Amino acid sequence: MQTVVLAAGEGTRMRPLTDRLPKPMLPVAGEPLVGHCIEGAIAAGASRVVVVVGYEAETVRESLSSREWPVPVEFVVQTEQRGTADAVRAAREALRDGPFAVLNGDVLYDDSLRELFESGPAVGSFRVDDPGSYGVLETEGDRVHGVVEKPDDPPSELVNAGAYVFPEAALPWLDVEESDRGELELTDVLQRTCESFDVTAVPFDRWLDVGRPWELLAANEWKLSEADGRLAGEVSPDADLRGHVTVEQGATIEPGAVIEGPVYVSSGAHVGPNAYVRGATYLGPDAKVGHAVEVKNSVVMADSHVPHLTYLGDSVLGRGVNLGAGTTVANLRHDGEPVRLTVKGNRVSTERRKFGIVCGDDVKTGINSTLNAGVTLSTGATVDPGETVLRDR
Ligand code: TTP
Repeated sequence: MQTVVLAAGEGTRMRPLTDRLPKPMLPVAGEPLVGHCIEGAIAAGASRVVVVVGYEAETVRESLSSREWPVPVEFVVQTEQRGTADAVRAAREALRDGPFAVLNGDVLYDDSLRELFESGPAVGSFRVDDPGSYGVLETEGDRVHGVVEKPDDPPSELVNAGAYVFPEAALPWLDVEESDRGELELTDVLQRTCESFDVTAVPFDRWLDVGRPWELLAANEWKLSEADGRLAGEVSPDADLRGHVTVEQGATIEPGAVIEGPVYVSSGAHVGPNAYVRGATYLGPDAKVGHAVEVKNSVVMADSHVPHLTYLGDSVLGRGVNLGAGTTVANLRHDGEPVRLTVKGNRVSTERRKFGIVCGDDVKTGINSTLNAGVTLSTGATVDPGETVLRDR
């Protein structure tokens, strides 16, 4: 099955993490987010993959083309991010005869993708309790009649999982009109396909749309336990590694470190002495977790340092962050309500009782600073020594 992977979006809901790094390149258990999508597609039977790049296109293309893939992986550029139908249209010339699959590149799929690829015109679906904020499928049995965006009265609990198999006949239908929200939408192409073909809803058992910072944590929680578990770095015999821990070659684990998996320690990263790293945590290349630091359920990207006497929980740090000695992160509200975070200017629930902070690249905190649950620090922000930060900056 020829497969188009959409990876041109700007990732505005993921800011500030995407200020300098395109969303498809955000790290998930040692590989870029979009890498998981491509691997999933290949495992499901993709014969070739056409990746649509756009925002920070070169970064995505360089990273993916430096890898050896078992099937051809090609790239096309969507010059302006006008919507998902427009993104597939950018790939139209590269497609050959026959049906084609389309996958949102910022989604984690399970093995059900294979069933989707084998099903002819089809759309992946995922059952949720509260479908009103998604595209919801109108179904009769496993047949799809259409899709409604964010309905007040959802016709089913099955949401559009962003994975499709279209017949070749759908290629001209990619020239859709702008939707009410001003985008060229692939769901309009799906709607048209449902009118002319029998389209099957293929249920996914596990599925994760990675659009907002806490979903990057969830993505790592999922994939960290599937990492290969190699201990290729320098691990002190006096370190205590428990559960599923992966240590890349070039990483160092010092004496007294306790690491409870699932944890991934990338090349050049340094843990300890006497550090406590708990699952699910990803430490990026050249990250540092030093003496008397506890890191729990967090993503610490490349070159970020948490060198002394710090608690960091349920948080996402971009690249080149430095947390000063004694920095403490709160990750729980006293009223037990889910922590809220700012996404595109609105405070929204993370639906997590525990969530800490989000730091853009190059954030620096002073010694003994305190950062409240749900705070976002923008790229390059600084915090004075001893400061308590209750609001985004
Ligand atoms: P979205 O999640 O709708 O958009 P986005 O990734 O840019 O994120 P945000 O809403 O936070 O700005 O996109 C769904 C998928 O489609 C995703 O994999 C990116 C891709 N896409 C394109 O390739 N081109 C586009 O023009 C758009 C809008 C999305």
